[in-house]
Amino acid sequence: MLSVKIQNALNTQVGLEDYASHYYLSMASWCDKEGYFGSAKFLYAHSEEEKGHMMKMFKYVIDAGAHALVQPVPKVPHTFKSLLQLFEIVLKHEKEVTQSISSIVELALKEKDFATFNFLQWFVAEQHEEEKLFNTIIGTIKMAGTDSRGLFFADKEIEKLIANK
Ligand code: OFO
Repeated sequence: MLSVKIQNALNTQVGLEDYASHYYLSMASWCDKEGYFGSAKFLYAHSEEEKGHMMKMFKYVIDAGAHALVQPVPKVPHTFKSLLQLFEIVLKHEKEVTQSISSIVELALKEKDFATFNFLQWFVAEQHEEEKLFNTIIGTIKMAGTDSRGLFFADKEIEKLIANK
């Protein structure tokens, strides 16, 4: 049985994962419009992944006999200054998600809810991988520079990363 505090924290996290899925979908659409087709593919896949994270948490709440709540999703931005700025936003967002997961892990320990603590370890590892991945992407874009040839190269490299996900 989940405590009310844990239940609320997990339901809030459900909303964050859903928001991430919407945000990355919007980013994918911008990339498609700007001709960054590799990044668009990557972000469509990533948006689906975030939906998977949301459902994983949603199901956990249900399986624990609690009430999983669909959260309202705030409006997401539709335009971005550049490919670099877009992925910097992704990294910043993922760092916030990491903070949020860490605070639920802390709460689970405080409440001696070891099942939730154990469940959240998957998310802890996932956030570690995601931060690493987005740092790599940002590094690639910076190295490629701002001319169209460099950006074309970076976009192709980002597309290749879908296979490693
Ligand atoms: Fe971006 O990862 Fe979900 O949790």
